Amino acid sequence: MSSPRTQTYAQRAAKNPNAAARALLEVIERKKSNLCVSVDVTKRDEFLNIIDTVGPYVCLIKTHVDIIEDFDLSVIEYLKELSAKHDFLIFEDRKFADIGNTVALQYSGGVHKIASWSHITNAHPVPGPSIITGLASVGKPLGRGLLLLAEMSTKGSLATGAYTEEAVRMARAHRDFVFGFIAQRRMDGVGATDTDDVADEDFLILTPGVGLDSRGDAMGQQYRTPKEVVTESGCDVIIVGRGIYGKGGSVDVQAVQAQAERYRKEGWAAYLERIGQAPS
Ligand code: S5P
Repeated sequence: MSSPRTQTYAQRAAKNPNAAARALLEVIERKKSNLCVSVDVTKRDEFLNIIDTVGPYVCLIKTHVDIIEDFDLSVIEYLKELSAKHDFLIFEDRKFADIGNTVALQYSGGVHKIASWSHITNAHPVPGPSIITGLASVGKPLGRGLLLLAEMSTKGSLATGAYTEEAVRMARAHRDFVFGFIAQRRMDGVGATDTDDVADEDFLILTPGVGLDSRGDAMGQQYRTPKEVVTESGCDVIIVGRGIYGKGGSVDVQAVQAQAERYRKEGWAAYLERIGQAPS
């Protein structure tokens, strides 16, 4: 059987056991977009304005709701409306990293009530498998999905080698809730032993550190192009933040639209090249 690397998103959607993964693969195929925009701005109006502007071009919107200064739950109501209007999923990039009991509380409660609206969230594997059990106790009954951070895009990241392999093993043991990774390359079969059944393994790889005009920032971020990420490294979704809306501030709707379409096109062309199809 061919590997996920050379299959279409639709083929992979048809056999993925995780509801959140299936929903994501289906929206990618429907919109011909493997672009996730990361909306890292601090004012609610700007946050919602960017999302409304890039909505038609994305499969997924990634949020850091804890950086919004004038946050209240109406932000979430608008976000959900935009998700329905433009047909995208929501990924709160919370990077949970604590004991099971604490992350369950952080995920379900507090001001943000993340589990009630975010289809996807993520966690650092550093505490071990109990972080998955804790988050699954909240997220699984709601049909949510979890990504583990197996690698990071930053210079000098410690998430390499044995740590990355262990992250993949943790995911493999919890495939009902963990459907993929934040990583820089495909993870098929990574860290597997002879007794692991990895033949049908299809972890989605969502990859930040993507930029067409810059190779990094002054704080350790490193950028690669959609072609490097999707065609060469086999990743499935490109996550782009400042490459689309610059420094933030006032939103130049036409410029943001143009950048979103540019990244969508590049990401999709890189995918078609990977699966050996000519762009139509
Ligand atoms: O390794 C990582 C993991 C993540 S989730 N590197 C990252 O940059 N991210 C997130 O992706 C980061 O928190 C930010 O929200 C986004 C990248 O933003 P950009 O403006 O550099 O594209």
